[in-house]
Amino acid sequence: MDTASARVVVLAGGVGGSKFTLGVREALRRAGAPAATVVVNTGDDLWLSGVRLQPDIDSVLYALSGVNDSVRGWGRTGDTERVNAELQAWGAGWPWFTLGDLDLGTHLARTGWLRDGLTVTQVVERLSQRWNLGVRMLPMTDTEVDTHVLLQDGRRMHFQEWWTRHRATLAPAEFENPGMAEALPAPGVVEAIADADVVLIAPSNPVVSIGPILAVPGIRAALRATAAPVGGVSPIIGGKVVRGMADVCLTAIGVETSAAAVAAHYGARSGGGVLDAWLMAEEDADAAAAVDGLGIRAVVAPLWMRDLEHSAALADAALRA
Ligand code: FO1
Repeated sequence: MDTASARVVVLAGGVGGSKFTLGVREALRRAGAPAATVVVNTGDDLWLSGVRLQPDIDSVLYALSGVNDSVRGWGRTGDTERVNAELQAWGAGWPWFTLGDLDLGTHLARTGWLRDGLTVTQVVERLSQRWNLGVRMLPMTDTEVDTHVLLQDGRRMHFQEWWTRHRATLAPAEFENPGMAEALPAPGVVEAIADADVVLIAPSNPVVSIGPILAVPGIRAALRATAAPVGGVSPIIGGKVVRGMADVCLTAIGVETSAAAVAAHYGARSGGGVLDAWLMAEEDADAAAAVDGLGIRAVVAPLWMRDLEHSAALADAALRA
């Protein structure tokens, strides 16, 4: 594949997805290639205090615009919390969930446009116009398919309550996306995958970030049908999650927290899955043969995205793989 003319599609969610997308943008810019299309998870979206939040969309939006709070991992850098304090004084919203003032501007704009009748895709397009993102960002679907967690004790709650309030400490039995069976891929998603020269699955949470994208009816089939090779990047390094609590999510669906087990979970395209190649860390190199044995080409590469240089080098390795 000639990187300089490659049409690249990235499936992404969360911090891992944002960092990887930054790297892809940089690698493609250096190669003089066209902008990538990034299909973003909307499974962790929610309604709170009357506004629509799209944490993964905003994570990618803010990171690509350079206005993200990279220390905290969510929201805007330098944000203040005056409105949040008022909401809490009213007993509105969730006391454990912070809505920054600048961040609320995004949520209000989004909610207003949704109320005006725009689709999620159209709203994302509008949000993308404020800053020069250098990628085309698409939501995975226009349908609301917010993730709910069914706990082992029988309770159900929104993913964000489980994740931010309980820090994934309540034993999950299942992750559900009500409405998913009727959802459609957002306009442009299937076409982008079909027309791609390469598709990359970012090192995002395989269960609650990439899982919902693959669960949108039609997206998995598009990945299986495209002539483009599909490569994934392991979110597990040295048998540990890079960030977040993905290990709890993996355990809940019966997948071991290892690079090889996540590759097996996605599966080889030759065996009904979605992967042709899998980038795994040097720390996990001894599992490369097992991944090859699944029919997925294992590529060992440095996966730590410490800064833009490392993210761009990883993206470049993924594109070449
Ligand atoms: N994560 C937290 O741990 N605490 C918060 O108060 C919080 C607020 C928040 C507000 C807007 C937003 O877009 C994301 C926010 N996040 C917060 C991050 C988010 O809950 C998760 O990390 C992601 O959804 C998982 O990918």
